[in-house]
Amino acid sequence: MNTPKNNKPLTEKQVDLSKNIENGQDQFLTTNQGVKINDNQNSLKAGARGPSLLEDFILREKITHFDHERIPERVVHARGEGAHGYFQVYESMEKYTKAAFLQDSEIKTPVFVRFSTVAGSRGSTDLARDVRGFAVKFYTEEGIYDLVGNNMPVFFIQDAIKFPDLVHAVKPEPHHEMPQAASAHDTFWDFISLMPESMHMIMWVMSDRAIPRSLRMMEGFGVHTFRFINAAGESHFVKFHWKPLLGVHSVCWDEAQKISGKDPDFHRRDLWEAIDSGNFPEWELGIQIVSEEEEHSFEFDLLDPTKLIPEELVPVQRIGKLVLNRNPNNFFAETEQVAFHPGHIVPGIDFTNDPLLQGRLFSYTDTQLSRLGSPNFHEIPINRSLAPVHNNQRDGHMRQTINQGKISYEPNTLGGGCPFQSKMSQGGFNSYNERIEAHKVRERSPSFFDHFSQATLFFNSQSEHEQNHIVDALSFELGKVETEAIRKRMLKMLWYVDKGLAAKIAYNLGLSIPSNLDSPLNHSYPADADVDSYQPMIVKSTLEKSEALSMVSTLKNSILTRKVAILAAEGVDEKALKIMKDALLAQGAVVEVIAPKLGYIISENNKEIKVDKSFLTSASVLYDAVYVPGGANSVVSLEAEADAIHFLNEAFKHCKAIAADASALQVLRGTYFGSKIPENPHQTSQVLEGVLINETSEALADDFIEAISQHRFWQREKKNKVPA
Ligand code: HDE
Repeated sequence: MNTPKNNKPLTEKQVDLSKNIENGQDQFLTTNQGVKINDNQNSLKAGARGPSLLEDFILREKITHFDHERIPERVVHARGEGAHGYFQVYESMEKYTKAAFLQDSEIKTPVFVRFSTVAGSRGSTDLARDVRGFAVKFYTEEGIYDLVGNNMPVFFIQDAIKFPDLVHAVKPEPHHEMPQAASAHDTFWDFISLMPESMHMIMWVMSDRAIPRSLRMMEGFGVHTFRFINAAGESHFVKFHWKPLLGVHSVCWDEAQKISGKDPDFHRRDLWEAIDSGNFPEWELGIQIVSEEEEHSFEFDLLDPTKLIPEELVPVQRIGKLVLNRNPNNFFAETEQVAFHPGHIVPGIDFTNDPLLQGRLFSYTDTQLSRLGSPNFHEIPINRSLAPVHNNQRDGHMRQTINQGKISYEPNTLGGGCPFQSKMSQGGFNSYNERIEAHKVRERSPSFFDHFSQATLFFNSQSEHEQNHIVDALSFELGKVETEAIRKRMLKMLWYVDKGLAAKIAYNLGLSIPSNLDSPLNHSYPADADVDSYQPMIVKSTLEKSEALSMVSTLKNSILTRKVAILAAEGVDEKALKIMKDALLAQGAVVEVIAPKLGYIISENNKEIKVDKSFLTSASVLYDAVYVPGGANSVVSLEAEADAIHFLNEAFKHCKAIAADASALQVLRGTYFGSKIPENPHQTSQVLEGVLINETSEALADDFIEAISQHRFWQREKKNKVPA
């Protein structure tokens, strides 16, 4: 793998918000007009018990500002969190693109990234089953480039004209505004059951990709096919990928639902804490390149956003690295006010005719006008280009720039013709000279008619537990649907994806598969025709499986930033605890001691051990693994502590690594899985899948670290179900 030539910290080009930073340090309190305030506790009244006076400009200014503190939340992707960082290319991409930020491995281009869920409101839980937004703003020397992607490589619909319908369907139902941040309701599945083109995306959203363990452990995708343009004006098609260096990991659905209650800010907190502690999240930028000549050489259309290019057909080349190394100073000023737009591109990058992308090119500026309130949103510090901005645009709400002189038109002579247009050789943007000869029609290209082959490919590429999770997710979601006809229509759609999948869901829903499904005709979905007689065009993907679509073979070589709970009480074996804690910390894990109450516990050898969380303020679902050290009194206390037993049961249910000293075995015996541990497990280490016991923590540590790096022991899920 190539590495950047230099790693010197970003300095001169860092996104400069500093002029706007205000922290009030060593300053007097003032009004917005700069007048010093001598009493911020009492309003002006006619007598101490009298009415407030309208004259109180200090009170009025403060309340008025407060009344207007909120701006409309994003209509989609309202819930999000952001971070600053940089992007650095490994080597020049000049063969494919002339984009300046992709030429020089010395240059660190500043970025601001915002992750988001799609359906929920701004205050909704992070762990909703949903797509995650992955939007990257590059402050390049040639202007702003936004790669506004998701953590799934395809989308629900093929044409932008369906987007408002999709969003209306998934949002809380309008009559009672329920459910929040959830697709498990009638209107969503009503729409989906009438949209065969969504079936590939549905497979992704019903998979564990929709409930990431961390934003730092998910992939990102540009979704659409874009173009790279090189200095000679040649075009290549390109698909963008972000590959996380911590691997791709998810939680399970039961866990996600519980996290939503225990810590709805789970992902936001995780991102913040990782950056704050110096564990900077990293991704590699991957590209799939397709030449102009190869455009029509696939079984699907490159312009169809419900299709991906399997990595087996076109490998992903990793061309650079994204590092997030700085938390925002102010959520509103940066994360809330940042305005992304797929139409913010720089020379060297261009669009294709993907009809979803084309619609997006209109939507994003339009939405900023109502969200941020003015065409001057580019002047908000977080949105400002580092490349200088000179044009004849003037005025508008909240204009920040003070344009000098009388010239605001072009051509002009009075201003010496400035600002000038730039030729291509001077860096001027030139759209790709694509030849188009067509009739004006409202039509879907027949090359977009296959809606099932890649849904099937995705399902076939999943491991057994991943397939089980898809079955469970669909059974959950459709189980929440109240209208039986919708469930039945969905069974029909799923039947075309995989018969076994549909049969399992039919069983869970207590329904049978609708008849007459097996004789598909060769035509596209007639959106306005009789749904019941719909017969899809069935295309079989030549590729049977694509390894990259499963999370099973992802990186599992590190426990960096994994959270490990150590359960302890008075009388704990301090030496054992310390040895394990040090071993975990040395590998970069985050370790917390959890005890029946906060404060300190006194160990067997009379040492004070600081308690990080009590059973009341923590929960098993917030950790990746759990360890129980010995110490006679601690063991007896934990054995009798229902919350400790519940903690272990849940960790077991969610297939996490569990370790215990042999002298703490009786705590494990008190759990639902305790009886499955062999009679005399001493010296054996792994006693059940992912459950480790050994005489000393020293003997345990390496195996435990290896087990945590495996993320989860999904094999035990169906075999050893526990009622936690
Ligand atoms: Fe978006 N999308 N979108 N979208 N989208 C917005 O813009 C829209 C689509 C994505 O962190 C909105 O500023 C249309 C695909 C992200 O601020 C809005 C269509 C992909 C974000 C909008 C799509 C995305 C948005 C709402 C179909 C993945 C959050 C607020 C034609 C490639 C960016 C805003 C952030 C946000 C419109 C489909 C990604 C309304 C019309 C496909 C990551 O303009």
